[in-house]
Amino acid sequence: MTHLLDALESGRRLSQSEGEALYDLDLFTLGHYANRARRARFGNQVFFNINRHINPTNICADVCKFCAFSANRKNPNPYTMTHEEILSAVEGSVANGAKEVHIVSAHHPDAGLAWYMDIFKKIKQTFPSLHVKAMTAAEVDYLARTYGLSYDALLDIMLENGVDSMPGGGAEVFDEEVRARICKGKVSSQGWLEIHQKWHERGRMSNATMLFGHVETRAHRIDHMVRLRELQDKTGGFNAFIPLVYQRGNNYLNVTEFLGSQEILKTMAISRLMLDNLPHIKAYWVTSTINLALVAQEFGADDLDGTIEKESIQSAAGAASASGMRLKDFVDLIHTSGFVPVERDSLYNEIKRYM
Ligand code: V47
Repeated sequence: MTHLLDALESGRRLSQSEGEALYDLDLFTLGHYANRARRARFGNQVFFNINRHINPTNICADVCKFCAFSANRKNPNPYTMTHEEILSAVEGSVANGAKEVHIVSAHHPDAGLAWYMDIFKKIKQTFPSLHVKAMTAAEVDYLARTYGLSYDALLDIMLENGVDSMPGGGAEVFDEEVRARICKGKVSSQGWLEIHQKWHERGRMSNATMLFGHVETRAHRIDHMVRLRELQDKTGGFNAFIPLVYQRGNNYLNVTEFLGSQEILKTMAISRLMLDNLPHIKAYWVTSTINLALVAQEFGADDLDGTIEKESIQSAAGAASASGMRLKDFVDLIHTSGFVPVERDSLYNEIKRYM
């Protein structure tokens, strides 16, 4: 233990076994070091953005057991939005100040590649300065396989159609055995990492998620972080790491033991300490609840995601996020938690500081 504390004190890079041992530290010791690293980079700022989430379809060919959103699983309301409906939603959000649209779809077997890509093209034609964050690596893999395209070809098509950055979804847990249990048949961990590497090599940024609190072990979480850290050493293309807390409702993953807040905070703190080369740790308020996401700002996180307006994936599984958060509530809560709210753009440039 003294050896581990010395390592933390020195700030040197931590190994897989040291990462696992971090969980044995008490929450406040861990929080102290994570908070120190967070404040060294970002001081008292908490980042957020004004964004809009759009999930254009829930019709899905894939089989993720944790998913309550897919209409092929437990969601009784299948839908596919028309491009006109999507544009009208975007128009409303832009009028409300949104600078980013985050578009994540299910893996629709019949919608066609053009249906996916035209969404981005039409949004960009109508709102050229709006940042389009779209297409998880799982969607890229699915469409590449379905239409017989290489990852390179598909990523180039995304660029041509106006995708600016990629969200971090589809990563789940990289361990192959866990993946086989929770999302067999979806993009492999190697495929996920390859797609992000290729995207970064095109000079574009992306995020990385980790879905935790289901059947994985602590060692699997650390392994996930180490694999991301290795890729980040090569490319530097990840903006944010987002530990997504598994939501238990309406799905086929029969998990009976759920995480407590201590374990969630420890995982946030450990993310900051393990991912020494990844700038932002996002406590995504949708899956951790807004109050715990604010506490997580003392435990290594520096970002909350955004106002979102409408959220369909995690709310289908029980999260209280269906209609997003009001900007004023967001800013007030950050203030009363003792931090300075900083509205950022999708690449973390400062837009406005709310004093
Ligand atoms: O990968 C599905 C997750 C992700 C559940 O990049 C669930 O800024 C919890 O990509 N409980 C998609 N999570 C969402 C995503 C995302 C979200 C927020 C920010 C960013 C970003 C990206 O949703 C999937 C999956 O891991 N998910 N079901 C569930 N029951």
